[in-house]
Amino acid sequence: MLRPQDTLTRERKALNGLWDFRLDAAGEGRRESWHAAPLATSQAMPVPASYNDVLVGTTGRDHVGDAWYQTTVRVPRGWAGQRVVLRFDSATHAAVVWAGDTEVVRHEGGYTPFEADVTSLVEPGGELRVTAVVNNELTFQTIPPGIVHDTPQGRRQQYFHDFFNFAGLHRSVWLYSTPTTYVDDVVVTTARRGAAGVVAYSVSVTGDAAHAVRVTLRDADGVVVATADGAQGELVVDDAHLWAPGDGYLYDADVELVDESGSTLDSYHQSVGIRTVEVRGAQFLINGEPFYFQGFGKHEDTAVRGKGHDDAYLVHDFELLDWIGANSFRTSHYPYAEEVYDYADRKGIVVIDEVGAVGQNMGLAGGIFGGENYTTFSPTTVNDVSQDAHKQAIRELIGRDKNHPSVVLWSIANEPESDTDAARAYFEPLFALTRELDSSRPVGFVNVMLAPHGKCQVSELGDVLMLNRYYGWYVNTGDLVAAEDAWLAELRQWATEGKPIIITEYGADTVAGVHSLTPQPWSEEYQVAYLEMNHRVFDAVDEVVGEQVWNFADFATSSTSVFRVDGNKKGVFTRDRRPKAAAHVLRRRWNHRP
Ligand code: BDP
Repeated sequence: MLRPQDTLTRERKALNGLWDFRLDAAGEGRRESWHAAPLATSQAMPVPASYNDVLVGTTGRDHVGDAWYQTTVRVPRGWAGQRVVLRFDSATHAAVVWAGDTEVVRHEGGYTPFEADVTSLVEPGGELRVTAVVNNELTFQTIPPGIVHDTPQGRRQQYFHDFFNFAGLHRSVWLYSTPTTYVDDVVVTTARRGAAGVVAYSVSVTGDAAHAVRVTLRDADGVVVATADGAQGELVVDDAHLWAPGDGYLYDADVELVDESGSTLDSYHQSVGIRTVEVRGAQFLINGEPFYFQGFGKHEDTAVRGKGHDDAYLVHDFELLDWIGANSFRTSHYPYAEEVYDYADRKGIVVIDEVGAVGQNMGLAGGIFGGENYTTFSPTTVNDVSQDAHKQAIRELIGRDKNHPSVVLWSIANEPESDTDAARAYFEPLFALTRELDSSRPVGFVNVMLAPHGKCQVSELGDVLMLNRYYGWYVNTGDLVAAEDAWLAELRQWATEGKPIIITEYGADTVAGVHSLTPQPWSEEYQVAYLEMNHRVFDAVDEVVGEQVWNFADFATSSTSVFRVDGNKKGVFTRDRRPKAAAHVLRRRWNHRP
């Protein structure tokens, strides 16, 4: 799905700011059609933001069910005769949207965009009331999964992932215009032919007007370097400036629909980074060169705004990545805001792009999170309906992010159960679907410690191995000597697979300011010693092609377990982005790797 743009033929209007807001735990709003009138509330809610920590008290923080958002927008007078679209960059986790009194779109999945054509419902120059009811309930059939319990004290949401279930309108909402015959989608893939860069493109168009497709590719200085005609074609750039890690060089493809007289019906700009990605043996190659991932698993998580996108944190976090010498991150554990990928493209930061499938593992859920034991894959837990939702999440992720040069690898799940026949049967079609949708990038999933080498039945389906391991933290706690031996032994087994291994998580909870001369768990010294131990292990195994520390920054988690104190503290930076001692250690290592 294309992002809204301002071009010669298109305009957009952000509906960000304060919306009217009302929590609706009892689910009255749908029965009483709250969308049909101004919301009976005096509560304001910023968009984008999670509502949970904006409000004070448990009513907002622990809310389970519907939350209503409403605003009014004036449709620009100049949009007469244009197609008008209402787009939500995300609504976590599910939403129904009305334009005036008319329901226009429903969407499930909290981290990908959706939109509705509202042309027939608006008057250019007139006002439009926009209402969205956003629901945060997770079940075994949603991605990610959860269970809503009815208790004497009210409804309670249980979930199996280690980050707070923030909800609301986390990203921008847009009203935008396009011509009635318009560019509906653009797909670009890139290759190299000698020194030339080859951009293969495909444009889909909707609408009745007779048109031709013309694509003009300009370099970063605005100089035309290639042109092509037709809905599909190739743009060849002599002596191409490649997109590469640390060098986010972008070309701009102006995709135009032109009528018989040669005037422009529609124009859409697609930025293009020319680069190749390939797995060869145990190497991960970008532009034919071995690439070593160094960076983090991140979260969209800040104080007050929760998972609300914030451009200040976007730029600041990338400044910190640059300062510390990171070249990559994983969008653990869901697709991030599109602004993040655009910026990664510009900055030459490499992204492992993850679907929102986290927590499909009742072994971990029972063991670590406690409580009743469930079977992960069964007709009443993660089942065919869940798999359909997972497939849809993959489709929407790739549909949204396929053109980003920064995205070099799809991750289709984090730490699912993967040591059973049921897991294998569940994941095989998902790997097949991902490859069918995008044959230009490798695909993998993130393996959990409970499914070590020899037991995991899913890893062989991937092009790379992604491992999360906590030797010295969850196992061999406090004993880094034993941890080092055990970790190296396991890693050597994985290396026999002959595939590139990316360590997608390793980390130790650390309370900033806690110190101990003899490194003890939770102290800054222990985090340093823990990382140094891990680095010795990685450096001893050639097949390791990446290290991403868990986590970039401390982040909020559910408060229903005793093993988190004010959230997960494995950050190398605190939640407000101050460095722990480990940050300086990583900075030295990452700035000096060959
Ligand atoms: C892994 C998960 C991650 C957790 C981390 C931890 O992938 O989401 O936050 O462990 O326990 O199991 O810190």
